[in-house]
Amino acid sequence: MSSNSDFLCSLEIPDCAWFEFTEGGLTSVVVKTPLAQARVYLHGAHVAHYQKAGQPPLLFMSAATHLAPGKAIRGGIPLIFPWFGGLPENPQAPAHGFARTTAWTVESLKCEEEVVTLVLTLNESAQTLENWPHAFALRYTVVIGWDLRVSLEVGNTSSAPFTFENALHSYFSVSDVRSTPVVGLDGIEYIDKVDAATRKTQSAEPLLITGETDRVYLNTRATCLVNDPGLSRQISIAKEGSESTVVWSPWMAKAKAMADFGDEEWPTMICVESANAADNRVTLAAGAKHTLSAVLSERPL
Ligand code: TA6
Repeated sequence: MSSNSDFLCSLEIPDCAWFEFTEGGLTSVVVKTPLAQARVYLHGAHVAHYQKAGQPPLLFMSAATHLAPGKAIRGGIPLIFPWFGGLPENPQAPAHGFARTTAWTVESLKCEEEVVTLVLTLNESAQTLENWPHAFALRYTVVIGWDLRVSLEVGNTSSAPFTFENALHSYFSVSDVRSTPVVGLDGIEYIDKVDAATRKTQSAEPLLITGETDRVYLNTRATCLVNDPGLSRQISIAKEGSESTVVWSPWMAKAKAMADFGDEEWPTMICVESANAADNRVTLAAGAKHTLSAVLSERPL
């Protein structure tokens, strides 16, 4: 085992949290406690699975996802930084930035009163500087208990301000996206990415998905709820440090067009993402920090 693997193994907590190493694949932290189960890949600091005891999985993961270095994972909570969507100045740059396809470093792994806290870090490198010429320090904290709490701290370690976008691109598992309205966005302005980025305003009604949906809601700090009668549960996405909420359903055609997504998987997921995107991009002074966090939880409906 490499010294890194030795270090990781030294962090393991028997019967609570340990590391799985797959040859040529990815290293992940596996958590199993009386409260919940979870899996977090070091690749992209990617929370791939979270399941509260006695409940179905909270997060969706495509059966067709890639699980390989350098490849985005389709499901769970992709970490988006430092740009959302494409990079205007470089169309060849990876969609949604480099954080989700880069290996992160484990800083700590702890278990207190059956709640597991994992901290991962990422700093600039020759690869990141290619497309984004800034020094930064990311610190991602994942807390696995009766709910799932994630927090992304962005530190500007350069000598000048920089501007970034970020998102917790959460894929939620639902019974049928056609009957799981999203509550909390009424009256909010949004960019409709399936209608030439036209700016519109959400009606007073909950958002019910009736086709491909790709909306960036702006200037909203509201908690969103996904009501899922099929699974008799309400999912809550409570956020801090986020001014945008993105809602995405690929629907049929986009599902068929994605190689890492099953053609028939689209009804079983919805993305409700806590973000800072478009008008809400963040400009951070040299030496300053910004934190984007979310508490993802569920209760009976
Ligand atoms: O968050 C919605 C979105 O920006 C959509 O436009 C769609 O591209 C989705 O993200 C998935 O992006 P990805 O790069 O993971 O395929």
